[in-house]
Amino acid sequence: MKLQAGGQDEAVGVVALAEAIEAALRADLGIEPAAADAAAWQRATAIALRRKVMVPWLAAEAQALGKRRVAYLSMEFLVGRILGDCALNLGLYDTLGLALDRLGVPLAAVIGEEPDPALGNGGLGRLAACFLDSLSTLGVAATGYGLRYEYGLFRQGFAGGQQVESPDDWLKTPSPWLVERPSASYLVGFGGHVGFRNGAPYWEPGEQVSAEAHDLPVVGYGGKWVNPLRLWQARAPQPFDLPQFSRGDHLGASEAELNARKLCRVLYPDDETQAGKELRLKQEYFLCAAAVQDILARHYAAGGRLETLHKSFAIQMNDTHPAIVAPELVRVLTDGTGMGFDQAMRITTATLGYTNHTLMPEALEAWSTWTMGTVLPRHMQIIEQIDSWHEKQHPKRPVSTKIVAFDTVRMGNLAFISAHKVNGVSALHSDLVRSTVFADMEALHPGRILNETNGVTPRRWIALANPPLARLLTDELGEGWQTDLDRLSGLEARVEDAGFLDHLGQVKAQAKARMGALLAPQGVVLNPEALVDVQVKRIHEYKRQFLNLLEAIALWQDLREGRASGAVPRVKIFGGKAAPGYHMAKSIIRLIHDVADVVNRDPKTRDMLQIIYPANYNVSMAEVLIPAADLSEQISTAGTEASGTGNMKFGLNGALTIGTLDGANVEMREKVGPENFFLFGMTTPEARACLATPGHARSAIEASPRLQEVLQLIAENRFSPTDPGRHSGILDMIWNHDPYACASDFESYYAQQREVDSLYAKPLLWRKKAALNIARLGFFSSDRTIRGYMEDIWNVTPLI
Ligand code: 26V
Repeated sequence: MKLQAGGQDEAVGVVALAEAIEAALRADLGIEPAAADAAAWQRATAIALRRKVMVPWLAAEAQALGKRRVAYLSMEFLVGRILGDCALNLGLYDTLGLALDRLGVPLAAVIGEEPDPALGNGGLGRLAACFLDSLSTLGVAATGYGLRYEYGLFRQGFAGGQQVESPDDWLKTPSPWLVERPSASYLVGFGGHVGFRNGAPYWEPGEQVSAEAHDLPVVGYGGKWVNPLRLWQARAPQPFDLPQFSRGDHLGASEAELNARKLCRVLYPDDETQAGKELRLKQEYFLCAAAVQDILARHYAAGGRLETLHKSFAIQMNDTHPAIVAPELVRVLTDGTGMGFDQAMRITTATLGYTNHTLMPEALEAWSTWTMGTVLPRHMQIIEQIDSWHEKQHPKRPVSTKIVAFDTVRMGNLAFISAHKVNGVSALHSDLVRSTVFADMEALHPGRILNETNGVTPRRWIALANPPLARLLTDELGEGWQTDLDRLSGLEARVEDAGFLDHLGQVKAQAKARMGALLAPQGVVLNPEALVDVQVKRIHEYKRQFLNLLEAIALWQDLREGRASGAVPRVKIFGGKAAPGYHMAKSIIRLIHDVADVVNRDPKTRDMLQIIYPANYNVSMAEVLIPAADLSEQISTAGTEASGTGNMKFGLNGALTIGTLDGANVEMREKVGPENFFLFGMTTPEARACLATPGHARSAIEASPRLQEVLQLIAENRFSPTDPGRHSGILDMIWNHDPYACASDFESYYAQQREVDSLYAKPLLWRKKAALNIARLGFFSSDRTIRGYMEDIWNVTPLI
């Protein structure tokens, strides 16, 4: 499997790399090749590749010295496995495969041994990872700042169809990709009180924790540039109290260390619900305080002064999670320095940018003034000061724009006021940011809100995830599409060519076979002819996995009753995790399993409809499922999904989308053309009006005999015969609340799914539309997104 053109020195390169891997195995790990298992080979390979990364990394560091730099602050970086990606970007993917062949170990087995670093919940964290890939590929000096969680997002299992969570122990064997940087270590304070020194406030923290840097190298495509993803680990400044230990208090002697370790123990698994937990605030501050000290150290090392910080750094806040960086910057700029508050605010706002990723009210972060005042007393004062400063400039500002109100600190307003630019992540979302959550802010600060439509990296999501497609693209377009995705438009000229379409069909068949191999251990046997219909993402009511399932039940019923004359064989695949405390999401998971159990065993319909829900959806699973999909489900209630990025990955891999006018679907549909997109459902204003109408769901159900029939099957316990009433909570939800309008969009969704069936029955036409999707989606490369941030927000230029 060839991913890049081989050079003349390929044979030499293969031997050298094989020797380097073997040397790492012996010299670094102390293992003889004969005794090495796949895990050992994986680590040896990673060590050998890491050596190769160090050369361009050091060169990039040297070149970036004193140059304007981006600091991307994020509580989540969902990077996925590193080994294959690193080899690809170094231009060594094929060489590595051959080198491992020589050593008698299959590349796939080595890649499969690496734990998938799951340092993120979903879209927001994965976007951050795509951005780092693009920053390095473009040669922009940048650092990603995050936390080195000991446990990433929980591992998902199913027991009796119910989600069970277990810890994700990704560091059980230390990752060869994490490079410790003992020289980058800073103290971070918490609690205590604010005193006065020479008449100026001064923070006396009650507790201090040491932040220690571990760097993950992010290699750009072509291996010309490397940036660090700097992950902070919390340690006690004194790991051990020796006198206490000697007195016999063995546990107490390491209490400080245990306390510090708590900070980075685990990633909070609740995306989209803000619980106001003190530990979460401490994590956020820990990230920001360490990052600010690191940024200043770099700034000083290049001869900078406090007054010029905004000239050498652009700091981006990935959602409000790192918004505490604003008062932290003001604090370090003013406390004990002689700088005035107004100047500090000018520097702070000039430095900061804020990206909003959600409109869901329950996700907007807010802390009680009590929690903020206890954990960060000095920051609470500065937040009040920022609020008064803003009020002084806008004396008539509405209450909605206050940072502190009703004894809470609203982090959205803090981020907005402290940033010079605020951006949404798709055209529709940015409009909604302007007209809803931040409408009053927009009136006070016209022009501050702008749009940067999301994108995804074609390196991981095409070249790495879909090698057969990558080869086809290179055959058709030549090299270069990997870093200039607009070149995909060159495929337009080929969409009438039967040979090309046939080739594209083979690419899809190969991806389906890879997916089949992934699912086979679970006893799944796939019909290779079937339409593969995939919905993978976090389980959330607004994303409407339930709507998808209702349609599956309706289709099953049609098949049983002989009413489905136009149906084609279909495999419906669901994947995704529910937040552990999100009961309705967990009920939906259970219902999907219950329905799958009945449907998959029905001899009458088995060949026509299969429902599959593999456990523990993560980046690595996405790399297998997405290329195999014929149909991408992007069916959120209009006005709720900020952008979506899975939608782009599917389209670029030749899936057609069935979707609402939501998030980036809107722009995708504009690019591919309405005739190449299965649109259904209400628009944002229609959905809002519907939801505001009392009894909207009941009237929609009463108007749809088909939906009534489906709900009746659930109510009759057809999917829970041994446990009557199991799904009554879901039934109550849809009849009486239906907060995301599944009922009102059901008929339109069902009708579009029948259009999907009839198009799939015409393979040539289907493939042509799939090809057009690929050809017209080049815009959704994260390289384009990052160029937008560079020009509109960061004012930085590439260094290569
Ligand atoms: C929110 C919260 C709320 C507080 C508790 C912890 C926590 C952790 C994560 C989140 C993330 C919610 C925001 C999010 O993931 N948004 C997604 O961002 C994607 C990238 O812009 C976008 O494509 C998705 O549409 C959007 O849902």
